[in-house]
Amino acid sequence: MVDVEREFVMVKPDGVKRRLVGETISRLEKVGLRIVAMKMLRLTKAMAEKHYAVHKDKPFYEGLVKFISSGPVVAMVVEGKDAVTRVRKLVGATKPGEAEVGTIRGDFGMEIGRNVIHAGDSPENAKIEYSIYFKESEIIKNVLPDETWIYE
Ligand code: IDP
Ligand code: MG
Repeated sequence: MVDVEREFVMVKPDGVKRRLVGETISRLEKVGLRIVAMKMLRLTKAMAEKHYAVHKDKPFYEGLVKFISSGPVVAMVVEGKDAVTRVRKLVGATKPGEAEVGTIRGDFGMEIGRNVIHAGDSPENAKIEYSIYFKESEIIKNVLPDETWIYE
């Protein structure tokens, strides 16, 4: 089987509110990434603090935690070859004004704090992040080489 990588993606509350869930999923799927876990949920403060733990010393941390837990989000694990690099390219730069047109943030982001989507920045961090939301048993496995699914 080819070397697959897992990436963690979250449609943030602004993306859900603006009905951009389908658009986001569609863009991920169209490049051949597979969704292997997905749920809609509202983050507790504790989850939000864990999610953004790497930013805890930043001045915008409190606002970040408050916003990400302000409404429902859609959390996903996506899988594929070079998934982290591919997703980050589709997502675009952090500041929507600097994100290329054609990227999710370049097309839909309104400002840095309302940039529609979160994605892990490395396979290691993606795992730390998706582990907040998914048990290993909730992630679909056993994709055959021809990509036929086996649901157990
Ligand atoms: P990323 O989402 O592109 O990986 P990070 O630097 O990890 O960007 O920052 C996490 C999130 O924090 C960003 O998506 C953005 O919403 C927010 N953020 C980053 N820098 C700032 C800032 O300077 N002011 C306000 N919010 C920020
Ligand atoms: Mg980041």
